[in-house]
Amino acid sequence: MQLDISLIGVPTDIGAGARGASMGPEALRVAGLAAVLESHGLRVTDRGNLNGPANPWLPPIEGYRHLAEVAAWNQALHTAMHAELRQGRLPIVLGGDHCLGIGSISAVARHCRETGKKLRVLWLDAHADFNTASLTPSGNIHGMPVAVLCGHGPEPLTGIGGQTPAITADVVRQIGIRSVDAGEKRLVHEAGLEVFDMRYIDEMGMRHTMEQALLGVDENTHLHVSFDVDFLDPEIAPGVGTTIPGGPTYREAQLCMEMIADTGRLASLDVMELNPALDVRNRTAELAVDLIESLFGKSTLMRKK
Ligand code: 4U7
Ligand code: MN
Ligand code: MN
Ligand code: MN
Repeated sequence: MQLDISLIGVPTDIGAGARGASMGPEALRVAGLAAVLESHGLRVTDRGNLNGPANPWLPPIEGYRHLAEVAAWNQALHTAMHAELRQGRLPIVLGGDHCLGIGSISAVARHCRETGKKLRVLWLDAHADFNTASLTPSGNIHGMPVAVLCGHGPEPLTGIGGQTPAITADVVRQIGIRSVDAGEKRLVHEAGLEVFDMRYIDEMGMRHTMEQALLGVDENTHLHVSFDVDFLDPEIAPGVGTTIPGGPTYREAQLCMEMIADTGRLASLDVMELNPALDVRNRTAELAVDLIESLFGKSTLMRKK
């Protein structure tokens, strides 16, 4: 795995339904993310925070809240992320709300086109984030990034990175899903997204789920993880804007991260939707750092390999 890590803070809640995800980057820093990664021999450079427009907190216009501002933040992230990848570094996006998956993953997709790598995106989330202007119950663009990346959305967003669609649905595996809106569900099926929802995880277990989600990942794969912190059960992760009960437990989440680490193919990461305004003594940020540590190979394995 790439040893040179870049942290990119993106302090905005421009696409969210609650204020506060803009404080996510600092909470992850305070929880010791850089030091934890360094303790595993990784070389970490914190690039600081990107800049972008303030959150005007307005109602939707033609189905979107803050479309122009969302486009500006995502364009900035796309550029920053692509520059890190081009230098052969492993970028970690410190969100920020999940609308930023557009800028992040469009950059990863562009990098894969340029290098001939095969892309696999693991979308860890309680939500499918596959809404469109006509389907969305909220107008919040953090509920739309996967649809936008697959080409369903407005040009200022689908055009980021110079190729529309940025990705095809077959590169995505969604894990932990338990809240999908009615119209959104139809579009998810139509697009043919591969979804490992909580029912699947309940019945088959996290081990089998991850084996399936990682099937086909090989030496030529760029593995991108988009980790929406609301993936986790709210009992252990209260610091998010949209808590949905019935998520993975601490042990299930650890196993999920460990199995990703075992592939040795992780090449970029988003940590999104952490909301310190709703957290309890930075507990959710500390949990996120603990899980990221497992994603980068912290192993508590007691048996011989
Ligand atoms: B997140 C929602 F209606 N589906 O579109 C919407 F339930 O990035 C929630 O996954 C979206 O946290 C959640 O507003 C977006 C809602
Ligand atoms: Mn999300
Ligand atoms: Mn979510
Ligand atoms: Mn959310």
